[in-house]
Order: sequence, then C-alpha cells, then structure tokens
Amino acid sequence: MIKKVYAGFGGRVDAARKAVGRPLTLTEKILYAHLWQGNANQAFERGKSYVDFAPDRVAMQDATAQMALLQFMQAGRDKVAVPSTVHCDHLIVAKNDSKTDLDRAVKESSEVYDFLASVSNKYGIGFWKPGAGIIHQVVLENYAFPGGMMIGTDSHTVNAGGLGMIAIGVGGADACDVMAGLPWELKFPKLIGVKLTGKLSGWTAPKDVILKVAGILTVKGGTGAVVEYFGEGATSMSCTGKGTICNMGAEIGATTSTFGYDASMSRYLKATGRADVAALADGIQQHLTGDPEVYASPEAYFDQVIEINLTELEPHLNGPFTPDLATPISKMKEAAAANGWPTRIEVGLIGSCTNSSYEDISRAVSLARQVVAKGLKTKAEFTITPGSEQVRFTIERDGFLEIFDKIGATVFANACGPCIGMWDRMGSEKQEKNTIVHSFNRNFAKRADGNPNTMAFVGSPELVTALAIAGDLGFNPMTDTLLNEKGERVKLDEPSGDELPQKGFAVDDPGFQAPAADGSKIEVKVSPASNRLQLLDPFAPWEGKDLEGLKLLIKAKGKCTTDHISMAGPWLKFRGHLDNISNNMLIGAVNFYNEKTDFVKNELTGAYGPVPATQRAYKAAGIGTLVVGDENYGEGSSREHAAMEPRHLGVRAVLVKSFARIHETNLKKQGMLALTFADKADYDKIQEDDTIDINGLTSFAPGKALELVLHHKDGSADSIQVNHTYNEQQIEWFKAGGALNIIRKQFVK
Ligand code: MIC
Ligand code: SF4
Repeated sequence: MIKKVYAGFGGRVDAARKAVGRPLTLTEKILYAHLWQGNANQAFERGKSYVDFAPDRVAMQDATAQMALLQFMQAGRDKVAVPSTVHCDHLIVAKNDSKTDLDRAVKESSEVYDFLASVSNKYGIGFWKPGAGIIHQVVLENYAFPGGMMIGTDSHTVNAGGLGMIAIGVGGADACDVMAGLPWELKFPKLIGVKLTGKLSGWTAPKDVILKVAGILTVKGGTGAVVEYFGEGATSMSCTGKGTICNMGAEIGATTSTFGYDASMSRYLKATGRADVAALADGIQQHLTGDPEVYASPEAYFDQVIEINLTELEPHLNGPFTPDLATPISKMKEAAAANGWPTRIEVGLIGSCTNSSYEDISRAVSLARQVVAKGLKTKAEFTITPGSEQVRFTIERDGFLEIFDKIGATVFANACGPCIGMWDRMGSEKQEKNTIVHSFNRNFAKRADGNPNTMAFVGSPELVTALAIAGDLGFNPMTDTLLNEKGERVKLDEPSGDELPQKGFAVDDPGFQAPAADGSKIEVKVSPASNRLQLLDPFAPWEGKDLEGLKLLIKAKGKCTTDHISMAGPWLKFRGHLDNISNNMLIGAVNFYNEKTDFVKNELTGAYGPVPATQRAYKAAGIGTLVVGDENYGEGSSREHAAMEPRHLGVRAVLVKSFARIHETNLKKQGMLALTFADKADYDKIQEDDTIDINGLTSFAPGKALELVLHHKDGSADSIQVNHTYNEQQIEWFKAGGALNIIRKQFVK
C-alpha cells in the first residue's frame, strides 16, 4: 500500500502545485495527494471547500469500534476497502496491577472482545487484543508512515502526525464510509504554522511545546485548522516527541498536526522494524516536507504563524480542569496560592497513548534512580501505563520497571485506564478536593477517577516524576532542593535518557491477530438479551416538513465537552448498546436555569428530573426537543454516542454558539440538525418554558439560514436566525435520517 501511495505521490504533488500556483506546505501536499478524484485540477478554499479524500487506512479503538462496526455491518460489504485495525485499550479498569486488571477486564468484557474479534475476522480487519497496547502508540509503532493519510475513531488519532502523517480523528460513521470504499469528506482546513527555533534541553520536553501552544491557542484556537511544525527545533526532536506534540493537538481542537519527514522519523522507522518504509520515504523526501519557500517566509503561506524558541521554553503544567490553562513551573507556586489549588500531590501518573515512549520512560527513570541514590523518599503515589506491549517488554528488559518498583510505583496494564476515568482509585467516592499530576492529554473534571474535585495538572513525564518525588505542586526542580531521609538538602539532576533502546525493541507476544483470508463463513453473533451490545435499527427519515412544537430539553451553560454529553468511565461498558448508553445523555451538562447537572424541567409535568428520563418522557409523548449549548460544544472526543444518543432519544436539533469539528460532523452524519446562533446574544432569548419551531427546512440549502421561533410562556414570541454549515450531501443525510441510510441503499441489494 505504501509503495503504491509513494509511486503516485510526486505526480500528485506536482499537479497540486500547478493547480494552486505556488509552493506548498506539507499539509497541502499530503491532502492534495489523497484527493478522491486523483490529480488536483483546482485549488480548494481553506475553511470553505468541502473536499472528498481517499485515506490510506482506518484505526478504531474498542470503545468506538463497537458502534463503528455495528454501522459497518449494516453497510452490506464483504470486506473493508482499506487496511483497518481494531485496538482493545479503553475498557480495562486500572485498579491493582497490570496482570490482575487485564484478567478482570478480559472476563468482564469478554462479550465485547469476542464481538470485536469476530467482526474483525469476518471483514478483514487486524485485531489487537486487550493488553497489546493503546491504539495511537501501536499505530505509531506499526502503521503510521510519512506522507500517509489516515482516519481513526478517536480524537488522538492525530498522534501519527509525529511520523509525518495527516491523521484525523472521526466518528464511527465516517470510518464506516471509508471502510465501505466511499470517499471521506472534510472541509479543506486552514493552516497554522509553528516555527520551532532553538533546541530542547534540560528539564524541557516536547510535551512543553504543546502545553505552551495550548496556552496560546486555547481549546478552540485550532478548530478547523491543521498545525504544521517546522524549523531546526522540529528536526532536532525525536519522532515520539513529535507524536506527543501532535497527540495533544486534539486539545486545541486542531483537525490534526504534522511534521515533515526527517532523520528522527527514519531512525524510528528503522528501530520499529520498518527500514523498508524509511528507504521508500528517503526516495521521495522532497515531497514529504513543505517546500523551502514556505518555511523561508511562512507568513505568506499559513493563515497564522506562531514561533517558539525551544532554548528559552520552560517546563509547563496545564490545568486544572482544562488543558489550556498553562503555567510555567516557575510560576506554579504563586498560581496555586492565588487559586487555592491544593499543593500536596497525591499521585503522579505517567504513560498513556502519548508520553509512553522509550525516551519518555528512560528520562523518567533517570529521576527515579536518584531517589535511591540521593536517599530520598517518593512523597506521592506513582503509576505507569505503558503505551504498548513492545514498550513495556523493552523497558522491563532494560531494568526500568525494576527501578520504578523501588520507588513504589504501580505498573498498570498497557491501556487507557486512568486517562479515561477507568481508574478505580481508592477513596475517590469521597469526592475530596485533591491534586494529581499526569502526563496524559486531558484533564476535564472527573476524567481520571470520576471525582469532580480531583484537580489534574498535565506535564511532561519527567516533570511529573520529579513532582511525584517532591509531592509538592510548587516544587521547581530547576531551582529547588529536597530534604532527604538524612535531613540533607539535595537537588535532582536534569533528566536524561535514550531516544531509542540501544539494544533495540523487543517483544514476546505483541498481541496481534490477523483476520481470516476469507471471512464469508464467519458468523457474528449479538444476543438480543445482551446489555452490552445491541444491533442498530435505522433511524427514521425526516418527515418532510418544518419542525413544530419542540420543547427545550436543556440549555447547557459553559463548557460542554463530549464527556459532559456522554460520559466515559463507568459508561464505557455500554458503548455497543445505544439504548443503554443513552441513559447518560447530557448528565454532566450544567442546566443554565438552576446551575445543576442532570436536573431539568419536564414541561409536560412541571417536575424536575434527570435529563435522560425527561427526554424519554418527551419521546413517549411524541414531542421533539431542542438542546442549546455554549461555545465549542462537543469539544474533546470523537465518540459519536454524543450524537447518536440524542438522535435515538428524539432530540431534533442542537443549537449552540459554536461547535467542535468532530462533534458537529457526528451530528450531521446521524441526521440531526446542528445549528449555530447567527447572533450569539440570542442564547439569552431562549427561555426554559419555550415551545420552539424550526422553519425553513423545506427549502434547506447550503449557506441559507434557518429560522427558529421561540413561543414564550407569556404569549410573546421571538424569531431568531440560526446558521448551519450543511452542504448538499449533508442535507441529504438529514433528509434520509442519517448517512448510513444512504450507504445502505447503495450496497444492500
Ligand atoms: C478520549 O481520550 O476522550 C477517548 C476516550 O479516547 C475518546 C474516544 C472515546 O470516547 O471513545 C477520544 O478522544 O476520541
Ligand atoms: Fe486512551 Fe487517554 Fe489516549 Fe484517549 S487520550 S486514547 S483515553 S490513553
């Protein structure tokens, strides 16, 4: 596949350069090289044109794969049209240690794992068993390649940008299209260039680059844009470090992030058994990076340019509760005091799908070694979640796990665990205010252990390790000393480590299962009695007229991420059962009218109650509803459950000040109306007891606003204009009751 992509790459890039009429960024080269139509014959407008692409691969993780594959099963295809993989990583609860936790998960989720294994086997999809590792680390180690284009049903699919890909997180319905051999549509992104000058050293790590960028761009600053990194600072950094930077690009809402092909990528490819890919990439290297004119005067080619001098960059900690609240470590003591953040660190956690590379772990270990050598005692608890079995096996062989063991660390399974609320942390039910530090990417409320009062700060693995040793959020390892067991003041030496294992990577059983060559005889069983899996019924098509008499289900106030709309953690177990998981719909969203979560008014009875139950009551009465939200609604993950649940329960439209990209597409795909206020101040016109009409649907057209009429309780009414970004095709999805209803018509005879 890679050979084929590379064989046509140069020609496609040349055609694009001609069509666009100027030198190209790397992002443009990769995008234009993957046009569904073949060679480019026109320039697309950034932020405007919808374009059909032909991605090279698809990756899915277990929590989203269930819904993606339930949809794919309805598409009527025998086999996936492009190489695809499933990774079992999200459903493993972190509690005791890797072996105990993994055994328990395999037992408890056997029905889901068996389902995923048999669907994969049947349709030609590679299956990575529980324990094999986290999707993005496994993809980086095995499948990512410079210049490639991939989609994945997880927002951190973007991690593969570290190996020079355009890798984009999507909902399962999008994955289903590509696996069914259809084009994949994306609005041609805007381009943000980040020029990295200088060189990282000492305590500063690649993670600090993205923590800094998140501070500059905030959680919505990257929306609709691809971030392209370049400059001497980029090439001097490891490939896995680049992966970390791209991974957390999801936190600024970026469509994806990427880096040009360089020696670090070649080294990584060789170290992970892909010298052949490195040689192929070397052959077309001029196409696998931006044109020199672009990097010489970036302002002329990017929509926005940011410059960061790595030599001057300080280690950062971002948080709590949002990944863009960036504080340089030297300012943390003050910031904590000013905000009342508890400075005692309870737990330091490293690893996850990012920051679990050999380099990260070896640098963290260089600090753990000093605990013993300098007579210190680690003050906080400390945990490690390796990103893959290959990394785990290698760091065990090289003695790192033994050193961590000496400082009392717990090694969790190679899985998401504490990063996705699957951390069964002792005492978290007491909901005490407390501080943790971790090297993961997200820190929304309840994200780690389900406790809304756990304040999580995100930092590099080396900083997290140092802070766990010190047990103090205000500790600055660059300037401060620690008191050791003998009462002496000691200073931690700067972290150091190896980019790649000197003895090479090793692994005993990577945990991969190849699919059957002919899967036609394989039967996929879903028990109708199951509470974990449920076959999907097609959604009903649009009734052909304007929507009248809707009730307001909830007007959400402030941050409403996909974690607020469809919580993960304990609910992950229902990811394959739409009706059951719908019982978490919007339970985390704050009701504007009473500031409470999961407590909304049922207009039929006047009583207040949980959101899902209230919505079910409207559904039973045949009444549609509207959900209203604030800025960047649906930020965070790719989980399409956040769109399917409202669809399933009879919400008709979601009206917000602004959307996060993946969520908006997910809503459209499922046949929902995703609308934005033409005038954001109209958010204030929506009243709790309103009855609402949506007009203009019979002439629903691209670029044409719709009208919302708010009939207030006092007899008055307001008419407001609402915008949408539906193109012709997406309007067809709405009319058909969801994109899948259209695919099904094409394939099912
Ligand atoms: C996450 O990091 O929030 C997740 C869990 O990986 C999600 C996917 C999901 O909800 O299953 C993501 O980022 O897309
Ligand atoms: Fe898993 Fe966390 Fe990575 Fe999402 S961000 S894939 S939950 S480790």
